[in-house]
Amino acid sequence: MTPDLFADQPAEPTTEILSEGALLLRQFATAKAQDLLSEIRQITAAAPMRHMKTPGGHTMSVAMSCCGSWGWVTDTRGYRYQAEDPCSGAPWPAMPSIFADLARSAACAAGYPDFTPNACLINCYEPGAKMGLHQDKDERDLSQPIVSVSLGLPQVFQFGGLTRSERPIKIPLGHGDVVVWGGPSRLRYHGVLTLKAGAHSLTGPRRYNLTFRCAR
Ligand code: MD3
Ligand code: FE
Repeated sequence: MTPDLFADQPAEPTTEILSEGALLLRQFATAKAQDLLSEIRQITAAAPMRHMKTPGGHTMSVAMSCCGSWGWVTDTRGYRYQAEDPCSGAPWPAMPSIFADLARSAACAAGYPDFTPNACLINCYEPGAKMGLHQDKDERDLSQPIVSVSLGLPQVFQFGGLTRSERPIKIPLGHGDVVVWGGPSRLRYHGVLTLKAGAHSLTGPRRYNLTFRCAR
């Protein structure tokens, strides 16, 4: 293979330690991207992307859906995991085996051999959408990591500390990049900056992010 000296993303998978317990696996999911996207299309045909409301009454700019035994939801009553899609009352679509296999192999590569996700949150960002700094702490077992998979347009990720006041570092996440967050990094504050307009050959004007969790 001829390396492209001018590519912004490495052509080959690489591994980078972000902090203790947090590993960035660049390009780890690239070869599987088309299959992952076709599963996202099938899941969102049954459980459509929706803009949920925060307990504070704001509508989130990111659209979300879920698959697996548990889905993450927010409404005026709060944040929680629940087994049914509130839009339909039906169970969330099953987690496709290529999702679970990818999440498990990424967790394994990062040193978490026992990860078995039972929830996958699917975020969809269009230009202008963002996610403010927050902690993921609605999961029962915080000894389990979270695995995140980015697809489509690049978006700048903010990686902070264990307190909101610690200044976050900015890391661009591109198509196929996977991050595993566990151990002492599991409760770090994080978010993503506003998505800039663009066009990706596989996703068009948007970015998807899958987060695999052990919800309960
Ligand atoms: C660091 N999603 O869904 S993924 C989320 O790009 C979420 O859609 C962002 O934050 C997105 O909750 C960021 C990266 C991520 C996910 C979970 C983490 C980073 C994390 C948990 C702990 C520390
Ligand atoms: Fe998060």
